[in-house]
Amino acid sequence: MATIRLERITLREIRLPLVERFVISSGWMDERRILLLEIVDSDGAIAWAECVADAHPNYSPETIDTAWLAIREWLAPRLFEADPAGPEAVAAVLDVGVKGHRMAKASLEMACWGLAAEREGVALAELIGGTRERVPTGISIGIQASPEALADKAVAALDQGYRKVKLKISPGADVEYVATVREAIGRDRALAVDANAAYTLADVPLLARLDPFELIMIEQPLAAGDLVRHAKLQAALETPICLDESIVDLASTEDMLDLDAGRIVNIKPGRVGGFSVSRAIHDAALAAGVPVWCGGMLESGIGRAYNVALASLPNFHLPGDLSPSARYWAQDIVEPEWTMSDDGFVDVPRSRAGIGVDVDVERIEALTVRSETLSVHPVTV
Ligand code: OSB
Ligand code: MG
Repeated sequence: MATIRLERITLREIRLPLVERFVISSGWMDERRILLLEIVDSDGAIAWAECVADAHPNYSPETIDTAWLAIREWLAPRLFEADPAGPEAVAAVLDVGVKGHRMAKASLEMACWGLAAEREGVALAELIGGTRERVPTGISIGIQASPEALADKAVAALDQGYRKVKLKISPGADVEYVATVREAIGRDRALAVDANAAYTLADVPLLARLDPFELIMIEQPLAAGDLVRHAKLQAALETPICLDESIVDLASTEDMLDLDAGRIVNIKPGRVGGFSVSRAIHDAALAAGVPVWCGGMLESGIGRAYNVALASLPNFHLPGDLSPSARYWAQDIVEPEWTMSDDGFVDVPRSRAGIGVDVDVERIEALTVRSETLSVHPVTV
């Protein structure tokens, strides 16, 4: 692969209102503050990428502001300096002397994959070894005011074609909600729940009451660092545990597998530092016979392009949180927007170079609330 020589990195913050409020156990969101990256190399080739960090540190310690700082102060300078041999060499460059900040690292690392695809004239999915033509899609539904309101949303989603429904749960909005939804959709539809770390081991009896509803998984019931406690919980449950927040790198995945702390992995490339680590996690899980699927972070159409490409890898068997653009936004910032077929699949762009969608730069300019351009040759005034 060709050496990556970056000339410029432009950071932009845009604000996109969600079509409906999204509520999880630790917070809610009406609008997404999104950090976009545009990278330009010494030949003028361009790639866009997105950082998944949110405005508040309620899902992860990172935020869009810490990511901005990390990119400007530590990560961009390393990348300008290093001229990595190819996108697969970028993660190691960004890790030298910088702990954590994985969402910030991921945005740069994935941008380099997007750039390499553009430069080599291949689709991103193809460049990373993706084999699927289309990927099965699920919906993640936020906490609703009543079990009935949630059941209505779940039924509507399945009517639209979604192949999996994931319900956000929280203490006080769990067993009764799940029971009502299961009753409404019937036994043979794939149903999952996601607690976003809202429970403790004191809740084992409560969580065991979810077993009769035959959930395909319970995602992240306990805190991110609680691998040993997740293993204790898994031993007490029939329902497979899926880890999201706990999976931050290959080591945490290996620990999960060794401890039987979970039986399914949610891979979000934007959470684990990018595609190289995502592929390593994918391969480790495959070797252990553990299924993985691609999670989402309410990405715009740019971040979605990377998730869809990753989800085209062979061990992504379960439907991902890869809803079409219209589930999130009145208007996306890419063209064409992401759509879903009547049977719940999103097509993997394979016939054009790069991320597979055009970025609506004019619209992004109009939505930008701040921007900063970092350069290999900083201009001093
Ligand atoms: O836990 O998977 C999660 C959104 C924001 C933060 C955390 C999560 C989510 C989702 C949304 O579940 C999935 C999507 O992008 O559709
Ligand atoms: Mg989750």
